[in-house]
Amino acid sequence: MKNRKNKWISGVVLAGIITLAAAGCTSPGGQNNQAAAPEKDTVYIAGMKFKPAELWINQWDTVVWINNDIVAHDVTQFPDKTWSSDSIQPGQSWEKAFGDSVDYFCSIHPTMKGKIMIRQ
Ligand SMILES: [Cu+2]
Repeated sequence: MKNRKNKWISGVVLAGIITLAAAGCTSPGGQNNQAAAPEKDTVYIAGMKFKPAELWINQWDTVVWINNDIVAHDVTQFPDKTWSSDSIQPGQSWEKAFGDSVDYFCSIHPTMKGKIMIRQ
């Protein structure tokens, strides 16, 4: 009786392994090596802070800033201001895609700082 039960269990385990192996083989060739399709990543602005202040993204992902604060803010490249959003009103959002890591700040409230970093 005990033997029979063990045999049944090993049969189930074996079937599971075969299923997993088959599933692994059905993924289309080559696709695992390609970069992930661009995604949207969100930074919330609240309480005079960018949250998260440091965000890791895949290259060319779009970052969306959503202003959940009660005052307007902006998103400006730091320190040279090479690009800037217009002022983002409460409840509004702004987005930009990034190919390189960048530091930014809010030019209205220069103590508000953030970073976008590209995953390698
Ligand atoms: Cu601000």
